[in-house]
Amino acid sequence: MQDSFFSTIEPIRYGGPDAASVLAFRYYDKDRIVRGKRMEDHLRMAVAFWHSFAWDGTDMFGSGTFQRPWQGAGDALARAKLKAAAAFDFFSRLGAPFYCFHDRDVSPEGGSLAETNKWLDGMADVLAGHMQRTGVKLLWGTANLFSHPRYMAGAATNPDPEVFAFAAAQVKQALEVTQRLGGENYVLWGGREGYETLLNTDMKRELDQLGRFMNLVAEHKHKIGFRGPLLIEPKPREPTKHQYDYDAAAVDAFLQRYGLANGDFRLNIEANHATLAGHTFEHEVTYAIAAGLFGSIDMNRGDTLLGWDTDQFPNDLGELSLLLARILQAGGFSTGGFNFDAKVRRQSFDPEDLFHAHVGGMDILAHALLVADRILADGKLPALVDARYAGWKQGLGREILDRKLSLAQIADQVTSRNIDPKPRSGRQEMLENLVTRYL
Ligand code: XLS
Ligand code: NI
Ligand code: NI
Repeated sequence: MQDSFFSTIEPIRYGGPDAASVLAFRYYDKDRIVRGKRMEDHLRMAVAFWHSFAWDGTDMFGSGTFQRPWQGAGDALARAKLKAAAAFDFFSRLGAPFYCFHDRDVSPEGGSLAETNKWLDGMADVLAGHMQRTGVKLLWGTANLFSHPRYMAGAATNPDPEVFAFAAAQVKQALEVTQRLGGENYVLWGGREGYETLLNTDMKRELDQLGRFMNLVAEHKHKIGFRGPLLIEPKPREPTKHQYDYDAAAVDAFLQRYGLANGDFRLNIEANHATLAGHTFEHEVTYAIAAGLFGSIDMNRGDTLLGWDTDQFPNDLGELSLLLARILQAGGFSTGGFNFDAKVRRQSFDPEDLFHAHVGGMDILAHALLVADRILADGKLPALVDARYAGWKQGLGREILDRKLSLAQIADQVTSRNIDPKPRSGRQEMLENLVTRYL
């Protein structure tokens, strides 16, 4: 019965750029070698359990619109099992190598934490069975510390230490389940770790609490020998007015302040969160790489006219090609990947729409990978950037960076050598023209 949810959809295949079917990959050819590596291994794409299998299309103004047959009858655990079967049927028909989940997406909340944990343990066995049968792997797991009313004033940053304790217990269990399922990373997104008004908020105390929480999670990671990194996912706001993990730079500073900048933590950058923070997606990824914190990506996009996290599937080839070029230049993903933290629109209510969304998302990333390969193979763009900074590689520039000169000695050189720098064009328009030639 569960296999029938998607029985009208044949497994998605690569059909080439001129494929007739609307449900075929035009660019994603998983075994194709690009720069010495299979496409599948470059992109490491994952389906997000929550948007595609747990959410029913409810928004602030209206109730659920989606046809999600697996959310039908039976008790909560029976429904969780049906949902898992449907999800894995979808993953394998789509050909996605990974998935991601929150504890509460895959297993319901029980009457006590002990019961909740027992159910999650049981559901982890169910997931393990599906993973073994289909070969689909876990990119990351996480705990939902934002939906239940107990977390309305935050989890780690809650004024009540008992809520902190409850969140700690939940993360302990979610991290252990992620490890058991071979998850390659563990994500921490602090949806309610922020404030709604400063009138009732002790910011210093809340930041210290969050620092303590992250230290505890890192200790437990070492204690159980979880090998993957912990990924903090920055977001500036929504649902809170202000979120402490505002953007990549804020998290970088937080990690340093609380003694966490030791390799345990990296970043999970989300496209729509970057734009909410007033940055471009490319900016956030570039910062993460520069800070040595690049971990994984939540792939989606916002809408220029709607000011919230609309989580739409990606479709901008130009933006993604430059992004892929940056990621390739930095050596690519290690444990991370592209997780489609994206949802179909409320009007895209039937299960087939889930395929259109993911096929398009996977294909645009594959297409962008090919363009990125052309950008790097041609080499003009990186060469121009390199040439722009050439002065820092020898002579004066080198000596400044190598700490050979004091401020006074630098000033002396300017007068004694009669230094008089001449402006050089930034060539922005030329570079923009160059980029369009690769598309
Ligand atoms: C919400 C976040 C969330 C995290 C996982 O905006 O993107 O989905 O990725 O908790
Ligand atoms: Ni996300
Ligand atoms: Ni988001």
